[in-house]
Amino acid sequence: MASDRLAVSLPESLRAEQQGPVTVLWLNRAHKRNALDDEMVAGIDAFFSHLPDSSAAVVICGEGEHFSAGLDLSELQERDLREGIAHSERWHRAFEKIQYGKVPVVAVLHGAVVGGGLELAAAAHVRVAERSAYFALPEGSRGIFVGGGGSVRLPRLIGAARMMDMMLTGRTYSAEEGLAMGLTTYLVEAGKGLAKGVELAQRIAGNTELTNFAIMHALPRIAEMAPGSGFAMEALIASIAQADPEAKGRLKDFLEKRAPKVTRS
Ligand code: 1HE
Repeated sequence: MASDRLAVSLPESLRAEQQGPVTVLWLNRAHKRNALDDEMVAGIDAFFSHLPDSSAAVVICGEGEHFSAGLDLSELQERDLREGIAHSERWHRAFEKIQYGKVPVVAVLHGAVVGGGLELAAAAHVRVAERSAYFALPEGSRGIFVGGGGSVRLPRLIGAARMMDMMLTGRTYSAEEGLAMGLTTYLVEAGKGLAKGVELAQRIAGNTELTNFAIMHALPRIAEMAPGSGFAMEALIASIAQADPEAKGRLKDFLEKRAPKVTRS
């Protein structure tokens, strides 16, 4: 049944808010610097599994001074080997629902974006950083390893060499450096991140559903394919997208001078 409301209740450490077609998900545990505990990770999984039908894009952001301090380290002491694997797999499942979910996700980053917080950001499709943002992977110095998909996603964003450096030496990158290396694609002044994130999400929400699906689900997979398979897959997806009546209408609008031109942003 179609629903325009979030069909699950979230833990207090998460808060969702609808802004037109955009759903904003807040990490709402500022007193612990939005450290991600089991309940939050389960909540993220549930949120992305039960998005309202009215939601066409999501913005994820953090309350307080920091986006996220990563894994809640207080939970780590209790786990044995098997529980450790299951824990990591729960993060994988939750973040997979972000990356390969129903709608595109914009992450708005500020303050500490570290460890699992950076892994969470890496699962989003667009990243906006405020100038206060900084990026680190303190796992190396804590005697642990990334477990939220970081070793899969981050090398694809910044290269394995940079990730190794971050983990081995504790190197921290600034918001400006994050932009330069492609970790984020927008840099805004303090306090402007959410507005920028929502603006981008609204633009994304204005695309056809099929195009957004192709960009989220086909593009990253084509990018991983051998070129021959990639070209074939691209031709198929392009043809499917063009056949969408919504796409045909949009092309007609352009040809009949009703659609906006491409302008410098
Ligand atoms: C936490 C956590 C946490 C803060 N787990 N409780 N992540 C890290 O190694 C980063 C650890 N955190 C920090 O370095 C700092 O907290 C921050 C730079 C993020 C923020 O500093 P600050 O001065 O604003 O806050 P604070 O005073 O350090 O922390 C406030 C409270 O949050 C304090 O608790 P309180 O009860 O004493 O008030 C902290 O203990 C608590 N807190 N960060 C638990 N991470 C899937 S694998 C992923 C692996 C990882 O993510 S490893 C990286 C872990």
